[in-house]
Amino acid sequence: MWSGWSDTREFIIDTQSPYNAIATSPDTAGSIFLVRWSAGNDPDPSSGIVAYDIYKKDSESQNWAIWLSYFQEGLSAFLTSGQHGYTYYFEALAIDSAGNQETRYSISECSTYVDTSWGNVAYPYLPGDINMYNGIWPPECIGSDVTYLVGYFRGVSANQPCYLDDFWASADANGDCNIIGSDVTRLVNYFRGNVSLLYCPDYEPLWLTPDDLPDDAAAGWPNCDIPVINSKVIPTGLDK
Ligand SMILES: [Ca+2]
Ligand SMILES: [Ca+2]
Ligand SMILES: [Ca+2]
Ligand SMILES: [Ca+2]
Repeated sequence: MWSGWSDTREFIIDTQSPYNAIATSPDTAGSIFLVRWSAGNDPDPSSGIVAYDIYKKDSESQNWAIWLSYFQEGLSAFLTSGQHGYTYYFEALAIDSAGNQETRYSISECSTYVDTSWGNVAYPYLPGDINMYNGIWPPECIGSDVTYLVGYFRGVSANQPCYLDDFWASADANGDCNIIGSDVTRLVNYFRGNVSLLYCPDYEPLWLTPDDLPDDAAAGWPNCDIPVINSKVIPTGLDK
């Protein structure tokens, strides 16, 4: 009796390397920015791409070094240590479950120039904290933020959002610079522990986690249109 393909496939040995995982990042950013990469391809017979090595170099050292090793948590990560005047280069390498790694060329697939001077600003908001400051400090990203976000799509005012040039940055749970229904999905998954919250690179948050919050609310909060230069200049009322 012929047993079908599934038994046979278990004995296929994957000797071919994956290819075409390609990194992308903003041309210019502040000290924190998001690096993304594409999933890549693994030719048949494929054992499946399971992880990525991301290499990085900066304009100072010009030496490639591993930044993320065997990274399995998605197709993006924040670089949080950007220094002014440096350009950061990235190369993404896919790894299949047989251990084959994409060929490393040591050629940058993208680069980001870090400019922390005036004009490259961070804004006081917490990603995912949809209702933002509502009289209680510190604000939190908790389950009720889903309610606020759903309410927003129903046309109900969601308390006091962080409002930047008509863009509601705190509600952009997946960091694609749009506020659409899928942000609700992303936020729900966040509370289930499945994903992390992202942010629009154009509106870099000053606070990424509740631990980063200052002790007291700003006098002008929640008027988030106060630009903050890379955490160095703090709005009145926050300098404690
Ligand atoms: Ca393979
Ligand atoms: Ca690559
Ligand atoms: Ca909240
Ligand atoms: Ca979004």
